[in-house]
Amino acid sequence: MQNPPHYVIGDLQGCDGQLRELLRKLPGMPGARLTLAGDLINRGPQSLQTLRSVMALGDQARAVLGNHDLHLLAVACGIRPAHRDDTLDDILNAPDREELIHWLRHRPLAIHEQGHLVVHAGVLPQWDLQQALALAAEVESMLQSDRWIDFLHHMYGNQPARWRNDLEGYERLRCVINAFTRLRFCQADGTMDFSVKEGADAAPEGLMPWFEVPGRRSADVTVVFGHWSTLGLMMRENLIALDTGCVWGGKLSAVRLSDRALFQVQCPQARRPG
Ligand SMILES: [Mn+2]
Repeated sequence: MQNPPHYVIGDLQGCDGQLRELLRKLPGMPGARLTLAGDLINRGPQSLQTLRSVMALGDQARAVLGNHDLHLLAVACGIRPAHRDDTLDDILNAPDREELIHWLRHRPLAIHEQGHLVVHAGVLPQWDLQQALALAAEVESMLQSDRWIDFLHHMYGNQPARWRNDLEGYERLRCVINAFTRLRFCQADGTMDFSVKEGADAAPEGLMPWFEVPGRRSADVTVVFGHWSTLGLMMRENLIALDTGCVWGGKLSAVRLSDRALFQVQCPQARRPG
C-alpha cells in the first residue's frame, strides 16, 4: 500500500479560512499527513477557530511550537501582558481555554520525519540532528511538567545568545527555545542576534542567516521552517522556508515532502506590518 502524502504547512497565525481552503486543495485529503511549522495563532482574525481546526485533525496533524504559540501560554499565565496587536482574546475567553492551553503546551519543538527536520525558526549551527532533537525534548518535557509555569517566568530574554554544551537550567532551556522559535540571524560562531527581522539580504555586518553559517552541523538533513516572512518561500537542497506571509496578505503554503510540490492559497491582508 502506498504511504499517504505528507505535507508541511507554513505559519497560520490565526488564518483559519485560508487553512481550510488550503486543506481542500491538497491531494490525498482527507488522509494525508500534515505537519505545521508553528505560529498557529495570533495577529490573524481567527485564532480560536484555527486552534480548533488543527486540534480537530487529531493524529493526522502535528505542529511544532512557534513564538506566538509560546506567547499565548505566557499571556494565559499572566506572565506577559497582551500586545496591542494580539488576537488572542477569543482563546483566552473560551470556556475550554484550559484544555486549549494544555493541548498547546504538549506540542513539540522539533519533528523529524522522512529525512526532514521541522522547526519553527531555526537550528543553531553547533547542533547536529541528534542533538537538536535531544535539546527539543528537554524543553518539551519541561513544558509538559508541573514546573511549566515557573519555566515560562524564565523563558524570555536574549541571553545566553551563544550555545555551550555546559549551559544548565533555565539558561540552557532559554537558549534552546530561542533558537527553535525566534532565530533568524547569527554570527559565524552561532551567537544569535534578535534585532534584525528583515530579509536575508538585510544582514548587518557580521551577521548571516542561521542556515548559511559555514560548517552548520544540521546541513545533512533538510530543515523545514517558518517564522521568517520577509525571507519568503525558499527551497534549497537541504532547506525549505515556508512562511509566505499569510497574515500579511501573502500566501499560505504547503509543500509535499515526497516531491516538493507546492500548494498555495492567496490570502487577504489581515494585518499590516509595524
Ligand atoms: Mn514566528
